[in-house]
Amino acid sequence: MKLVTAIVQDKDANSLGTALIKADVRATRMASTGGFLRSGNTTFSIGIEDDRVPEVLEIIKATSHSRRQFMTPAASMDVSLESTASMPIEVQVGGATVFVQNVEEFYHF
Ligand code: 2BA
Repeated sequence: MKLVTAIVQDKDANSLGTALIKADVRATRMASTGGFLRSGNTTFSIGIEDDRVPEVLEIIKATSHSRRQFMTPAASMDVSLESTASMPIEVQVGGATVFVQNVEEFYHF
């Protein structure tokens, strides 16, 4: 068994959640915050049989989109050039950041 952890943008979370249910894939959805942008994103935790990992990755890939976002670096972000500290910068976010880990044991009581 594997644990697939997928961090997606909030805008894609509903379509990913719906697609997982449709494919009979069980998942836990958690509200999370990106360390860089400090804005909300959604983390899906998916326990899945090894042979279904490619299918799950395809679903994540198909429902997660890349978007450009502007952010203004906070003073606390330690930006070295003071003159650019308050200038908005453009950042490309997503589609999805995905980790696949081995699961040693799984119990469902
Ligand atoms: P954030 O940390 O808020 O990052 C949002 C986007 O900002 C990133 O998109 C990336 O394009 C950019 N970014 C992040 N750190 C940066 C830096 N030090 N300098 C310049 N640009 C930077 P994604 O790569 O698509 O990441 C989306 C979200 O996925 C991240 O939100 C974070 O919540 C998560 N994530 C990405 N890589 C991760 C990792 N290695 N471990 C844990 N979570 C990760």
